[in-house]
Amino acid sequence: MRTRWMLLTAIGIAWPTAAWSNTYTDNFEDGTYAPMWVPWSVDAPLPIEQNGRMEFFLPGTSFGPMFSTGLRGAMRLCGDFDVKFTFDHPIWPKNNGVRTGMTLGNKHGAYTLERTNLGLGMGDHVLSDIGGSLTMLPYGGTQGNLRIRRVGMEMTGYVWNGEWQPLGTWFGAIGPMDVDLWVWSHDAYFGRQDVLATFDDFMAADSASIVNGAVNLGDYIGPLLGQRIEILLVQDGAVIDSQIVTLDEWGQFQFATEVAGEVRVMAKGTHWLRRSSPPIQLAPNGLQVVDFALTNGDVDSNNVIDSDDFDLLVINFGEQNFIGDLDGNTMVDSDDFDILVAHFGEQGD
Ligand SMILES: [Ca+2]
Ligand SMILES: [Ca+2]
Ligand SMILES: [Ca+2]
Ligand SMILES: [Ca+2]
Repeated sequence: MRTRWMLLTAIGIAWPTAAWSNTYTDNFEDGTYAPMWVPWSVDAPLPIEQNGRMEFFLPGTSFGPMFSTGLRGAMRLCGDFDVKFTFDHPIWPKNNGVRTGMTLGNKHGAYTLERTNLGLGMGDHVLSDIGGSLTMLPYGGTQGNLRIRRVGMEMTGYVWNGEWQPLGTWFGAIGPMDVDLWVWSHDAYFGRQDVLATFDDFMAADSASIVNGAVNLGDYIGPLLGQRIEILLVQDGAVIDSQIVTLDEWGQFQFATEVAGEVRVMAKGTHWLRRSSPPIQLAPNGLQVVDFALTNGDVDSNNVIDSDDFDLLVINFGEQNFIGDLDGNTMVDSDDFDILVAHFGEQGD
C-alpha cells in the first residue's frame, strides 16, 4: 500500500513528481470487483467488470426520476490528491441523455466531472458540476481521460485534450472525499436507447497521514479477522475524526486521515473498553504506528464494566449468542463470567 507513485506517465506534462502516502489503482482486468469498490445501483443493472474494464449498461427500457449505477470507493481521499481514469463508451447513440463520470464529495459538497450527453438535442460535453455551478466544453469523442486534482483546498477537474485542460475549480474543497464512478440518467432527458459506458485505468493517490498498528483483544480466543474497532482521534480534548476499522487475521489495522498535529488515538472494541494511545504526531504523507491492548468485559459497550453487563450476561447465560460471549468460544458460559468478574468496576479512557 505504501508505494511511491510517479505522476503522469504516458500522458504526462510537467507537473512535479510527487510521493504519495496512499495509492489506489484498478485496471479492471480480472472480472471481479476489487475490494476498493462497493458496486451499487438505483433502478439499473449493477456495473460488470468484464472485457478488461468496468462496464455500466443502461437499457433503453430504463425509466424513473433517477436511475443510476456505480462504484463507490471504499477509500476516502485525504489531503492533496490526484485521481484519473479513462472512459470508452462503445454504445453511445445520439441524444441518449446519459451522464457518466466521477463524483468526489463529502458533507461539505461535491464535485462531479462528467462525460455527458445532455439529451434533448443539446449534445455531447465534458462538464464540471460544482454544487450546481456548471462549466461545459463540447466533446464529441466517446473515449478520453478525466482527472480531478486537489491542492490545498482547490479541487480542479481536467479533460485530456492534447494536454490537461482545466474545467472548473472548487475553492474551499475541504475534508476527506468519497469517490463514486457512476452513470446516470432521468426520464426528463433519457433517450430510451441502450447505452454502454465503460471506465478503465483508475488511479488515485493522496497525501493522507497513515496510522497502523495492532489491537490485542484481551481474553479472547475467537477470530480477529473482521473485528470492528471504533477509532477516535482526539486533539485538545475534542474528537476531530472518527472511523471504524476492521482487523485482519493478526489483529492489525490501518486507516488514513487528514488530521495533522499532535493527537491521541483511542480504540474501542465491541465488548472491550476504550483505550487511548500516548500523544503521537500526524503529518501529511506520514506514517505512525500505535498498538492497543483492550480490556474485555463491556457487554453493553458503554465503556464501563458494571452490573448492567453482568445482567446481560446472566440473561444470555448458556446460550449460543454473541451477546455475552466475551471470550469468543461461541457460548455464553462460566469463562465469560470469569472475565467479567476479573475486570468488574473497570472503566475505559
Ligand atoms: Ca483494463
Ligand atoms: Ca477486478
Ligand atoms: Ca458496560
Ligand atoms: Ca464464551
